[in-house]
Amino acid sequence: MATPSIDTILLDKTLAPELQQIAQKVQQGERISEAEGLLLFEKGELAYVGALANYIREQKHGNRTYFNRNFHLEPTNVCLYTCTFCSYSRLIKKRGEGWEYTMEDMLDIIKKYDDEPVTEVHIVGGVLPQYDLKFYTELFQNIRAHRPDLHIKALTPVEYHYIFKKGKVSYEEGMRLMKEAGLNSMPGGGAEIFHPEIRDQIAGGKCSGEEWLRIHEIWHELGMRSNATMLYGHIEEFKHRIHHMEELRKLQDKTGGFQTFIPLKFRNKHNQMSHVPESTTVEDLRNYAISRIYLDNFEHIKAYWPMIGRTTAQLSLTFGVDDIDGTIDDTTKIYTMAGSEEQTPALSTEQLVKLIRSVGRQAIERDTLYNVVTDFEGHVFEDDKKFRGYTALPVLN
Ligand code: V47
Ligand code: SF4
Repeated sequence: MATPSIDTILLDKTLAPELQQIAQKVQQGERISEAEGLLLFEKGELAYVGALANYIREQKHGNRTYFNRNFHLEPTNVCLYTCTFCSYSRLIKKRGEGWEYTMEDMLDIIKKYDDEPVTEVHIVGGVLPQYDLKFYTELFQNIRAHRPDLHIKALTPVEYHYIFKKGKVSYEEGMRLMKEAGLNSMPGGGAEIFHPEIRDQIAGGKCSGEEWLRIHEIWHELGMRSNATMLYGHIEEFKHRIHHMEELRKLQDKTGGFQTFIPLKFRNKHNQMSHVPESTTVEDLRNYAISRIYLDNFEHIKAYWPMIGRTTAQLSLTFGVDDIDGTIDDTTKIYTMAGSEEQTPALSTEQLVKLIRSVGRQAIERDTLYNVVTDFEGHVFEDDKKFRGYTALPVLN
């Protein structure tokens, strides 16, 4: 699906004047206000927001579409928190049905990837008392010692808030210890919806929106990078999405430490919110587009294909998205449990490159920090040398 050009939008005499004005702002690279963001959600039709978002996306990245080769490590699928949207929380009452990996189990999983050209391990899962400050510092140290080139992207403020409180250390001290142990970056999870009106209903008990933001701020102050997410399409209203993105935009102005924003579509299977209908594909695409327009200080907008499916991921590339996650080989359990139809394991690198190219975009493999690894068109990048197994990259046709 092609989006109209921004010029078509600017010439459209039938468009409401306030939407015309937003289009002009976007063309001139100006920031839109909270009220304008809300107006986009309320009145912006798909083709209109798509045109604006695609304009920004192509100004920033041209046709380039990024992905990285990572794998997920989930210490446990049991969690003592009871987020109503999450399929992990329901297992706490029947704990025996879930898994709880030991240190040895986790390192065995890491070792399985020894001969794979992956650049990142993404560690995310439930919160349980045995996974404490000591456990995670040792885990990071062990991974670092075993495979120094593997980027460790791990845990969210939900875990950090819990383990620091339990370990009686401040956020500042805790994050410093994590950096020392080998943590490289933080994924964007646990953000859900920051506004307490919604957060208290769906994610009560775990770290607040302010605490989530504060932990990222401290991490950025240490010179480190992280991602941000937003879980949308459940009981929140448009104003809560704008509030969420506004908080992120403000923090990004302050620190510049966020790399990418990942809207996460709420999936309604096997959780306490199964009665809440899921958002439509049109709403998913509108949400990507408005995120791209609103978050002018975020370099990247990422689509998480295991959750939205491959076709919507392809479509999203003309609605503001410039990054696809990823060549994951076990289609993370959190989403298969929550109802994603993407049950098939893995997209091979070749399949992902083809998926991107088939909608006219250029596939670029990156590392976690967006250094280019290869474009699969025969170009060899200086940074390749840092990665094992990347010197003789295939040209994909
Ligand atoms: O925080 C849980 C979400 C997140 C459901 O930073 C659900 O690169 C939808 O944050 N429907 C964890 N979403 C995953 C995450 C992530 C994923 C990919 C890349 C990155 C990154 C981060 O999953 C949780 C929560 O918001 N989640 N249950 C559900 N039923
Ligand atoms: Fe636990 Fe995270 Fe699921 Fe909440 S979303 S129940 S904190 S795993």
